[in-house]
Amino acid sequence: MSADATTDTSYLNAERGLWSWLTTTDHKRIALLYLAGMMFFFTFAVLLALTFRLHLFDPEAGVLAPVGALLGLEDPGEIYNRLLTLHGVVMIFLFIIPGIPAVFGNFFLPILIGAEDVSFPRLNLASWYFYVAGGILALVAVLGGGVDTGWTFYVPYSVNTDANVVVPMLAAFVLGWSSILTGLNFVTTVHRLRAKEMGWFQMPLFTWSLYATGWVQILATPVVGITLIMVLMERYLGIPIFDPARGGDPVLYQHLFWIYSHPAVYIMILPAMGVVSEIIPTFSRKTIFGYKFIVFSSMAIAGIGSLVWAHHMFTAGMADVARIVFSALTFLVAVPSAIKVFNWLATMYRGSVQLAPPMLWALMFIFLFAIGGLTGLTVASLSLDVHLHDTSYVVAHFHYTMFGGTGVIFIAGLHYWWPKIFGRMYNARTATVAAVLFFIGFNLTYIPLFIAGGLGMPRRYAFYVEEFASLHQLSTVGSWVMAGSLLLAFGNLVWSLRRETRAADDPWGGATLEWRTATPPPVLNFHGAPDLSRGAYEYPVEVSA
Ligand code: HEM
Ligand SMILES: [Cu+2]
Repeated sequence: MSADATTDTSYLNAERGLWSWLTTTDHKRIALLYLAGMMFFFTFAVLLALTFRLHLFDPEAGVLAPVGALLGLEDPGEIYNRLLTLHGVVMIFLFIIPGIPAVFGNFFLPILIGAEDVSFPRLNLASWYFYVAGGILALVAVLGGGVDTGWTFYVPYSVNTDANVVVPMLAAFVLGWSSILTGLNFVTTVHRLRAKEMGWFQMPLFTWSLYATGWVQILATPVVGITLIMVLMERYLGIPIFDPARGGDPVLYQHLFWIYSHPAVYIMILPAMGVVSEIIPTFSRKTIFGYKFIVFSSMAIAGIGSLVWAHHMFTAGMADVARIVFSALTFLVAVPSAIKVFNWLATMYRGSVQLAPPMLWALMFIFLFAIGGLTGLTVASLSLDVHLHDTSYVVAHFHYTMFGGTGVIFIAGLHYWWPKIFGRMYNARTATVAAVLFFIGFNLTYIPLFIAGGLGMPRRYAFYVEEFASLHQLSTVGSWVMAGSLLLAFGNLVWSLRRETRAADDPWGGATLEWRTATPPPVLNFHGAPDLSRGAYEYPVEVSA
């Protein structure tokens, strides 16, 4: 199809100039706008983490004084709190929640269902502007000295602190709009723009996962938006809602916050699971095992996952019955997640598995996410959580699920789809080295935090007792290895853009629709009607040279 690729117009060269990008309504270009924004914020947040991780190298001396001078602060503990909060806010609200849907969902959802664009292209562009506005607000918060509440903005502290909480809260609020509009767009697109020949159960699994996620985005996100507005009303208009000193209820805040923020972890993980369900069959040369089980488990995770929020509040003061019910419900979510893992393993079984870079990252996901999930069961156990709550064990647990889960799959997706998006192939050996280094660095960073947490190292402490020093030092060294591996992985991708030779239309032998169009895709996604003669998971497919 693209034999004469150099003369083809693709979405990349159809129009030129910055203005054409900033006003584009092409879902593929919008995806790249998101990608650019996300890489910027991710890098920023990694640098923050490296800084306070370096500070934790030493139990008491620390390295934060020069940073404090920049922000006009003297107390290193205070600086630590602000860097930590900003790291959390940026990673959660600007990288890991929007990440996969906004970049890969935007780019591939329409292509995967044979559509020309999403249902509301201009709304799609508006979502990106909301994203940028939220990001700028988050940066303004730094210039204003930062916030010290932690990314959860818990009351009554967030009502009373001197730090400027309004800016980061507005940032989260605006980002919420971006998320809701994206979800709305995806759900509508799946319903209305699917190719006529494609029934619900012929859709690729990544599409299903975005569909399930879309509903969670639409239904849960408004709750956190309203909650943040309530905090601001209390803070600036003096309306007593949460502050117990004035008759408010701080536990109410926690309920409202987690009614969104727990489902938000499914906004993060479901799309990642969808990407895994694409990568594994491609590199096993086998159709996916248990397609419908994977579909229904996505819907089940979205449903049950919305009912378990109060497991974040086992020590916050709740009736025992409520605690037992929420603990039990939480265990239930493990079932559909385990079904997926079983299906992935069954897909690989007796397939001809190729350890190409995207597959390596996907396998790494299964391993790291399994650790995240299993340690999740430990903190879901009421009695254990009372011991582990607010220790660094929890920090390790959620880095295994979010970073080892969604973050790793974001990188896997980049390696899987990069040739299709940019039309260039990166160096596979460098990519493999980066993946292996990442695996070492990741475990070195977070395993010590599990151990320290089990021994009683509290979460969010800038200084600690001598006994924990060696564990923290291991962790800090791990963070350097990991940062180095990320630099190598992203550098390798960016470097490939300088290569002359184009990537093939279907370099991996993938069977879904994006591999049956030109590389990079034309403006309307396909030349003529999409080729729907083959099912999404009918393998093997010949690799095009
Ligand atoms: C997808 C990537 C990441 C996400 C979503 C993420 C998220 C978070 C969040 C929400 C917090 C706040 C913890 C709290 O409130 O107690 C946090 C803390 C922390 N993060 Fe990350 N992070 C990511 C990547 C990283 C990286 C790359 C590093 C190391 C280089 C890192 C190291 C840390 C450390 C050391 C803490 C502080 C723990 C404490 O002092 O209690 N994180 N992260
Ligand atoms: Cu939760």
